[in-house]
Amino acid sequence: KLNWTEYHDYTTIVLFLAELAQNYPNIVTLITIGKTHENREMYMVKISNNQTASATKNAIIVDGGIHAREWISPAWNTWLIHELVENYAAHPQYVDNLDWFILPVMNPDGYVYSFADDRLWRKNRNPVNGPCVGIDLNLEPLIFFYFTFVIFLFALTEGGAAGNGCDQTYHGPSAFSEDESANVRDAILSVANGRTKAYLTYHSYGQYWLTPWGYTADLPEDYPQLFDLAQNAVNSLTAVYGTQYTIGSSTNVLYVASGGSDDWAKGGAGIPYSYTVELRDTGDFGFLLPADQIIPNNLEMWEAMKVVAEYITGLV
Ligand code: 0X9
Ligand code: ZN
Repeated sequence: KLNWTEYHDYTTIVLFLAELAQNYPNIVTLITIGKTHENREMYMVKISNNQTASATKNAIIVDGGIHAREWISPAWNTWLIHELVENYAAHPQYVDNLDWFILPVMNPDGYVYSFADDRLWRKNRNPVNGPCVGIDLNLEPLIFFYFTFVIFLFALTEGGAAGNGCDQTYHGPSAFSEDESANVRDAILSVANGRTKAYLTYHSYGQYWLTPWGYTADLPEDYPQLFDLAQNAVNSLTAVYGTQYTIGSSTNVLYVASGGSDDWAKGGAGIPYSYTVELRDTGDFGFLLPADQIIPNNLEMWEAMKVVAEYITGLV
């Protein structure tokens, strides 16, 4: 049994997921999507009600913990799993009408390292950079923009991501060079292919609700729809405690950073509603968000999540 009054290590999170799958076999399936560089198993939770099965159900993919030090992200992801499953009876529609695929800790090696050795570690733990360790899983391997033009690949390795292996944003040797990002790519392409309407990847900090693209200042064609849904979600979030989120495309409201999973989810995997959400706060504590903010963060984000879930449910 997990609580959200403190941050939990990877072992505790995995135990929680395994117990949930055992206790709720009708709606929870634990999927192993592959191993990390240090040989840890990566877990994706499928939440789905077979009793209400229909081939036309839409799906939503959520992930967290791409960056090791952003602890609020796995804390929110695990709470979301808990709320959908253990509070199913309070709002069955979210599970009955939608399939959820949630990967709460995308970068377990980095997460473990941030608990044991370096609280502010960001990358994975692949020692391919000579004296330095780690590749930024959001700025490199996810440069799977080979979808149209090879020229993109080169353009994309430029903005934001670093070419120096010692840098915290080192983009790595090539797109999908990392076990973790290759596993996520394969999982996203295999689960619910074609019916996945939303991809939400949770980071911290800054309180941003970001749309693609992160590699260019150009906006996606359907930006107005992406913005609208984000606006509705944020309105519901803000109504809880007054917390403000800034909405816009990554490049325009944050900075150019190529190789992001959100860009790939939309441009590469064809998932229309793709967002990066930067959770609390705006810098008072930054990555070291006190644990007493986990529950308020989760309660307000849940209101936003419900708006997205309801909208996604009705999409054809
Ligand atoms: O820079 C990042 O990877 C994300 N911010 S963070 O502070 N959590 O590191 C923002 C990613 C936004 N999306 C893209 N640039 N595609
Ligand atoms: Zn991040």
